[in-house]
Amino acid sequence: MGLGRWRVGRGTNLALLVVILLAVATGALAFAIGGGWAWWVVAAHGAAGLAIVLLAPWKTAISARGIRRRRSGSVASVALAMLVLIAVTSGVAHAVGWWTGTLAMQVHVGAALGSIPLVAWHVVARPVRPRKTDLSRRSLLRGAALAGGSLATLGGVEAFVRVAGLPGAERRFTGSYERGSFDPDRMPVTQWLDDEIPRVDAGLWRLEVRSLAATRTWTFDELLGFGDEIRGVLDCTGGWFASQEWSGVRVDRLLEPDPDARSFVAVSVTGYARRLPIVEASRVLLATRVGGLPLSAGHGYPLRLVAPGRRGFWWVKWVERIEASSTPWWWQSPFPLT
Ligand SMILES: Nc1nc2c(c(=O)[nH]1)N[C@H]1C(S)=C(S)[C@@H](COP(=O)(O)O)O[C@H]1N2
Ligand SMILES: [Mo]
Repeated sequence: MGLGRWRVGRGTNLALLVVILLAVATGALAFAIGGGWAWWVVAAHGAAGLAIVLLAPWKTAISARGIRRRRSGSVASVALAMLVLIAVTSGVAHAVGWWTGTLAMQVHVGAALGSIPLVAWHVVARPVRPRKTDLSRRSLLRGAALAGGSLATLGGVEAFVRVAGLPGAERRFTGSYERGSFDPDRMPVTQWLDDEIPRVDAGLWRLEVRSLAATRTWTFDELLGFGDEIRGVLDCTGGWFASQEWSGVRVDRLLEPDPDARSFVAVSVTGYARRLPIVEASRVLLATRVGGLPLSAGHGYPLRLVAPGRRGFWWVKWVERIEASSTPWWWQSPFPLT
């Protein structure tokens, strides 16, 4: 009897570790990519989160035994359980639409990030050594049952959201909710972390464009002379999106072509910066206007990047420099650090 229980315990713990790592990885990936594969990644993220819920009853039984034995580290274990609980409930609440808004996503991501060091500690302090039987037919079947059960639960939740007419039915494939489309004043003003809205005097401001061979500067009035237009969806990882008519100048009109250029970086007056592949210079806009009017200070006045298909954190605001370089675009932190 003891042996049977022990095996179930091993299986549950290993499965839980796998699905937690999967949830974190798919969550990060969903933030990193904006289009294309994002739908699949977001679905996998939902299934991984629900797998945690499905494993919870077994894990609760295991934990109850552990708590009775009063081992050291119980406080950290309870903290880990709380963080996972917060991450999962806030994730589900956001997905169905009971709790939307940037704070919900901050709590969700904050709890998930906070759990990572505790997961690492837990793996070290309560090691489960891999055994041959972990790859037995029985455990593979159990893993397949968990995967199938999670996808079925995901389908069930999505069906419930639609039948019950919950706000979650309206969300985009990234999981974001519509806020202020074609009405920039209603669109939220968001910063990635700790940037503050600068007051820029467009008369003194200049855009510096550094091509590989030459540098030139542009005044605001000169840039207003361009009329490139893009309808683009700004999709913030804070969980909202908005479609707007942006106008300004495509980056490839300002950068001198050079076969050695592999990327360009857009730098804000605040120091915030993102590097994009040079091939996107023809798709990315430096916008001076949204909805036909100049940008507000919060939305990036006088000039901001518009990068359709990329999540909001790529849409650098208050741009003062564009610089081509031979550095590959991925040579940067995957997410901004400021
Ligand atoms: N300079 C700078 N640009 C930035 C950010 C920032 O913190 N600093 N945040 C980004 C993020 S996370 C988003 S979602 C969009 C939000 O644009 P909005 O405030 O115009 O809605 O700006 C992006 N551009
Ligand atoms: Mo964002």
